[in-house]
Amino acid sequence: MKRKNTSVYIGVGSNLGDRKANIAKAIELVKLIKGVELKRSSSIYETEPVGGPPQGDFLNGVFEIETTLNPYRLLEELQKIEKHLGRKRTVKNGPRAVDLDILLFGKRKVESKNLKIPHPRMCKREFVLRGLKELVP
Ligand code: PH2
Ligand code: MG
Ligand code: MG
Repeated sequence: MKRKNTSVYIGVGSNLGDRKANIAKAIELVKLIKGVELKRSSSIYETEPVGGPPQGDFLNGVFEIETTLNPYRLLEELQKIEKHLGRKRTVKNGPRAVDLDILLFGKRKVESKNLKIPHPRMCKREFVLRGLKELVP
């Protein structure tokens, strides 16, 4: 039997380089992942950085996909895209060309070292809630 697609919400952010282009490219690459279908996107909006070192403003947004991948496989694919678009993991919460965070994965809960779903800080972050509210009022 074919595995049922699950609705997944992903937060995207960028505050380095051509932020708008970085986000557009990231979404194009997400569309190319096998087993992923892009459903809807929120608007992309500018936000002040929360936490981390002093850094430039972000562009943020949220999009919805359906996928047959499991959360760990999806994370792997998203991290490949972050890397491909020039993300270097140096400073925690520091500036990044692109950040792709799994916010919600259907009704699943994941509590592993490298992956926590729902995203643990999601409910406190206005830059995430704003996009999510557009898609799921
Ligand atoms: N991401 C962070 C830390 N702070 N601030 C804004 N405005 N937008 C982000 O995407 C963001 C942040 C860690 O991932
Ligand atoms: Mg993040
Ligand atoms: Mg991240």
